[in-house]
Amino acid sequence: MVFTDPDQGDTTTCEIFSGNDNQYFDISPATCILSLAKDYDIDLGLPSTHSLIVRVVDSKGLSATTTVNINVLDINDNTPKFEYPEIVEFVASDSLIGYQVYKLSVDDNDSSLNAQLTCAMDGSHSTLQFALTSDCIIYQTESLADLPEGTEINFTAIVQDAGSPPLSSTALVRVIIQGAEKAPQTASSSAGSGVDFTDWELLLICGIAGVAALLGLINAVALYRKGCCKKIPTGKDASGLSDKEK
Ligand SMILES: [Ca+2]
Ligand SMILES: [Ca+2]
Ligand SMILES: [Ca+2]
Repeated sequence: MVFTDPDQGDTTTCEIFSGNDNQYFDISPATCILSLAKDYDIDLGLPSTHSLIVRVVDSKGLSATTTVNINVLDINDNTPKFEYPEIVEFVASDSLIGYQVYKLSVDDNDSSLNAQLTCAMDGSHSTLQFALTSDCIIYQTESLADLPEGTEINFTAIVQDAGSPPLSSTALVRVIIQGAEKAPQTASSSAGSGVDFTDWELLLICGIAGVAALLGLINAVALYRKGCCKKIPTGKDASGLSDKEK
């Protein structure tokens, strides 16, 4: 801090008058040089701005004050990281071009540009079947139909921050090709009849069968009643015996 005192040779003392509640800052009483009193890392959530009032007092108790506004800048001291150093994903051989395989999870403990991250495939260890977007999504770029089940395609993913200079780290991505996805089987096809019915068709068949059964029942009752009457001769009751036989 720079100050002047018209009294030649007067003794002066500097102090932080206010704004230093957490004692983050220190000032030299003689030279008025302001400094940090302790390690300060805004990556740990400490505030990035402070406002201090600094006062200089002379031997007669006369004083002057000034306000010091402090902006604490982040330094790029954290390397961006993938959540996992190695990622294994399985993809069906009949999956389509454009299929999103996985989104890589990344993090950086810095702030602003020092934590602004972009992903890319390592040019020295890459593949044509898959690509990696800048926001860390792996997606399919070629047909996998000709690849045998169990084929492994791997590449190295890089995540880099926008700090100056930038920091980066890598992860190994392993994609395993699986057999083609099987279409779900219906009850009729699994029974081997070779005929597939939709739900509506099944409902209709059940309805027709129900009506036929009902008609059959009505017919049976009618025949029974008709048969009863024919079998009972005149003079016999429902037991089939004549009054004489009884
Ligand atoms: Ca003075
Ligand atoms: Ca930092
Ligand atoms: Ca960083």
